[in-house]
Amino acid sequence: MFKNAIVRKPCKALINGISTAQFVQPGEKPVYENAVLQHAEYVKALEELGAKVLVLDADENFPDSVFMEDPAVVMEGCAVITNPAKDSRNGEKETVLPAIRQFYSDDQIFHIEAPGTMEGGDVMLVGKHFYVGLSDRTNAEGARQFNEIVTKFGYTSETVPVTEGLHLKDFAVYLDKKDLLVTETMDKCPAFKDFDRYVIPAEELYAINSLFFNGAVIVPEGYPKTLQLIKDLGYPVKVVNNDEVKKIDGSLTCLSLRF
Ligand code: CIR
Repeated sequence: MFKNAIVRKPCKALINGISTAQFVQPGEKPVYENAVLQHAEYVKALEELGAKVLVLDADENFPDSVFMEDPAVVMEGCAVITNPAKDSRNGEKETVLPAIRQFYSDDQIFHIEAPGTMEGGDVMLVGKHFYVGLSDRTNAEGARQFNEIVTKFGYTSETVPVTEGLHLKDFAVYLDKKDLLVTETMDKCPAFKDFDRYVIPAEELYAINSLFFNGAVIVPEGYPKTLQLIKDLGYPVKVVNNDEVKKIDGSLTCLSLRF
């Protein structure tokens, strides 16, 4: 069970967040006021599922700072501050520290150092094993350093190539039991061969990044096939509208650190 989550409110600079229009038409910009409302809905969903949510103030210096998942990877006994690959996001590794220090002591906090890069969206935990996506944002050196850190805390890790876009968890997401939502490409990934894999149709790509949290699954609004699949797998669901951050490549897991 997750007791805690950390989120950061969206900032007005959100409209300048990095976007490859991975899930929308090019040029669509988030509407700040709607993003604030949708973010509050997300926080409420986590709270209803039993989390104590620390809500950090918006940070106008970092347009993408609402994506709390990326500058840190947290687990029982250890927090890894990552080294975000994009210049406009790299400073988030400093701004996340005060919040992390509220939960972890100095000897539990580690850092990915250059030339290693990493972002939390590439890191997927299954039991005590991490799958680390090698992407434009997370490199082999970052993954190597991460492995060295987490093995000291009883975890293992392996790397997985990310060939379709931004982060690993946009293309493969673990729910519970052995259930993994995947793209057709990730379905063929040898690292995932022992999972019960469910290929999400291309038009519902965005819904792969649904969020298993304390027994239920938070699913983005507007993806009926994926919603039905998750229900059929026996999970209680909560549907939230995440349309604004979707315009800057953001999904549900991106919005929080959970531990
Ligand atoms: C970025 O490109 O960094 C942001 N616009 C989106 C980050 C999404 N984060 C995530 O998937 N963990």
